[in-house]
Amino acid sequence: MSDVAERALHTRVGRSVDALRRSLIDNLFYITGRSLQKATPNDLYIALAYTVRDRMLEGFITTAETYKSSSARTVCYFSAEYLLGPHLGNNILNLGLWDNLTQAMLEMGVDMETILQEEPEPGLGNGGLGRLAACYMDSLATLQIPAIGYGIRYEFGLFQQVIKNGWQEEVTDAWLRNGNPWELPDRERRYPVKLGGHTDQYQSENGHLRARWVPDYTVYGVAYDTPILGYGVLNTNLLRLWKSEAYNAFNFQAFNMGNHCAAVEEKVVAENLSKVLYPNDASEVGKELRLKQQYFFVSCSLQDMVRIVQHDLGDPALFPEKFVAQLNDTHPAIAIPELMRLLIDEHAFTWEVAWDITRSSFAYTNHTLLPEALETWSLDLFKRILPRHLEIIYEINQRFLDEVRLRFLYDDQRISRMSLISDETNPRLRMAHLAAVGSFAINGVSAIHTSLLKTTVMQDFYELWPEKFCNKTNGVTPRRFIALANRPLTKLIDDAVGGDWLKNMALLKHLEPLASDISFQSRWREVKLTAKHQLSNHISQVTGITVDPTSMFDIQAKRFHEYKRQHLSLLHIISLYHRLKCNPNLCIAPRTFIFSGKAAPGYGMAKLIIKLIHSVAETINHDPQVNQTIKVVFLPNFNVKNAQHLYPAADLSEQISTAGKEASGTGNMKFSMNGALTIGTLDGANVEIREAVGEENFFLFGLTAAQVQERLIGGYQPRLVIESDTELENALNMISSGLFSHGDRQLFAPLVNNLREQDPYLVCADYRAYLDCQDNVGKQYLNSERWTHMSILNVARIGRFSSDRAIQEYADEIWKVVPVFAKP
Ligand code: 26W
Repeated sequence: MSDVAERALHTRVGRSVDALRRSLIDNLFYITGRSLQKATPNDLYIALAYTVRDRMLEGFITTAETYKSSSARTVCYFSAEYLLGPHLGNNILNLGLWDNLTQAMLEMGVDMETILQEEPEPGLGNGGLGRLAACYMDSLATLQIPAIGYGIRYEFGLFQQVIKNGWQEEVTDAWLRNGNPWELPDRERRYPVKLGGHTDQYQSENGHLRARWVPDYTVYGVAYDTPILGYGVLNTNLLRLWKSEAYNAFNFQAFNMGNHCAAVEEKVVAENLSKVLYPNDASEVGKELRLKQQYFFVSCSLQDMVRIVQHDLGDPALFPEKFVAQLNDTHPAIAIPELMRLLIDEHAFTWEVAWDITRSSFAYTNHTLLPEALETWSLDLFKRILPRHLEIIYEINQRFLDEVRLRFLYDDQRISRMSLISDETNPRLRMAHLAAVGSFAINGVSAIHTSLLKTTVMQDFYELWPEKFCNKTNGVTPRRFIALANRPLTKLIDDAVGGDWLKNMALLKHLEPLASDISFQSRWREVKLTAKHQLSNHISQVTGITVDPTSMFDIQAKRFHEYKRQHLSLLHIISLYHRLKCNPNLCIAPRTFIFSGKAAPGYGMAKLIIKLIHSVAETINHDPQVNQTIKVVFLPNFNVKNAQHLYPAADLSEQISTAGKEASGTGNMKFSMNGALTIGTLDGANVEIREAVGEENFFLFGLTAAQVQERLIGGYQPRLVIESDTELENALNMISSGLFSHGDRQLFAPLVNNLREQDPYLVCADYRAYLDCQDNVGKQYLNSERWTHMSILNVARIGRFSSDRAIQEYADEIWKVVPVFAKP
């Protein structure tokens, strides 16, 4: 038998149906210890996962060797969050094994799609920022760019959301309970991380004064490696997540003295560092453990990188030649003083040389302008945990402010605005300033966001270093969010434009001529209807609510936050309800309103909005006068897996944040890629999506960011708006009357009063424009030919929003990195 033929049959790497089936049986037997007859769905998942993993390792090892022997620069993505979603389906897709594996499993009497649902997803992120990191890892591998993703292996990811009596409750996400076949622990890759204590000075052998950090205690970081496959290439990059461990897992002295708790205390304290992901999205928490988490993963990662530079190039000074590190928001910004510390204290570099290296190595992405989300740390706390870093930061600040003084000739106000440390009674360390000073590039995540960054929170920095600033509009991976989430659409596009578009989304433009083709339109509608049927089944299984798949699916799926204005959509629904009650013969396009998303556990108002959705849903869905026309659904536990059910089924995508507040949004891209039309404000990437798909194919409404500012400065009074709009007044009254809360008038008072009195996100100001726009949406939907035309054009013109485009821009304009091709 030839080598090739033998390989094809090989139980561990063969790709034929026959080899795959043997592999599945083999893994089932030797890994789970079960026969096919006795196997549970989870056993089958494990067998399938190992069968796939076996076929990933050759690429993983070959890639590492190829990168090592090339002199190319490696991108290190520093992110406290990676919202990866299930690996199995994605890896099968990227390996090109879908059809053969489906067949192999079929021959064993197993439905592969059912088994895919068994995987608990690694939800190691809150929302947009964490999911973006996952999309970027996918694109880096697909574009064959040497890259390592560094982060934290949280034992518990983002909480699971359950709904009890309409209220959100949080359940621990024990995603590792059944083991994790996708990670390869590297027990020898462990680094010490110091915490607490004090510093002192000593004289080195050659007479230099040096600083020494005497910590309170030391924990260890152990590497857990997950291979990240590129799509249709051999290149397989590395996601390296750190787990914290104690040096001494058990203290025999304490045990012998009968103190059983003290015997394991060190272990408990150390392991707490990587125990759980903080569930706060866009609000600063200032918790000690969070600071420790950030420092922990950054320190392990930098020690790892310095080791690699030393090993491969012999000199840590060559760090920026070997690596460039992207800071995913300020969460990893302690990397800047940490690299300084490693270079100065542990490798004896001078300040000047160390600063040169550091400043050439980091680039910073800002993901939010919301003041409450900008990280600051109390100096007291910071000093207690990281005393040496504070000294380094003081020195960075002093030298930086000297530069500002020289440039702006003693403009004291500017100096105090720009300082890394605020001059309050309880001074705080401003992490965005630290990130800006220590990086050679600073970017926002959409055109409007970057321009606001330059004119608001980072204006002083922009005036000092305009050349450092650039925009990198976000993108999302079409592999997961089209190919994996929407197989029928993928097939239809394949048939229309050929199979290369998943790697080159510009090719989607060949769909344009088909937008008016009647028979293509009808296939397009069929694909959408199929997805809506599937979602309807899912909804009825999960919530017990029956929905009509032929109604318009109007979906808002994202974290709950007042600036995202889920309650604006609610006011629309309540107004429609009112209209239908007043006029039972009113003829409107039937709609199903679907909400999904989590609220931060401590964010009371967001949780109250979730409760109101459930209350409104209960009333409307049980009212026979209206429930043939409108329905309201809340799909619990929005995560990557559930998201993949939602995007394909959407007719209308709600992107209705207050203009100027949403940095980019990425759900907007995922919906549009699946043929949903967008109703949205001129905010974040909506602006560019609208430009790309054409303004006639996008439902725009609302105040612009500039108008929002004007209204707020001009003393915005929502009361006046409400008084002049009876329909809005009615909607608010319906809530406060207790109509949706069994007569309880207090329940939603905080929400309604806030809208009447403050309305900081201008819900009332945008209400009329939103309702009028929605009326137009409803009318357009009735013309299904025209709607389908718009839907096809959305997909045809959305190519720009692939994360491949975004990563290519980062690679060319910030990182200056080139691909390195791994070959068999
Ligand atoms: C300190 C607490 C905290 C936690 C998370 C503050 C801020 C964050 C993130 C910056 C919030 C976030 O995820 N931002 C989102 O990033 C996405 C990717 O760039 C954007 O698409 C979203 O618009 C932005 O809200």
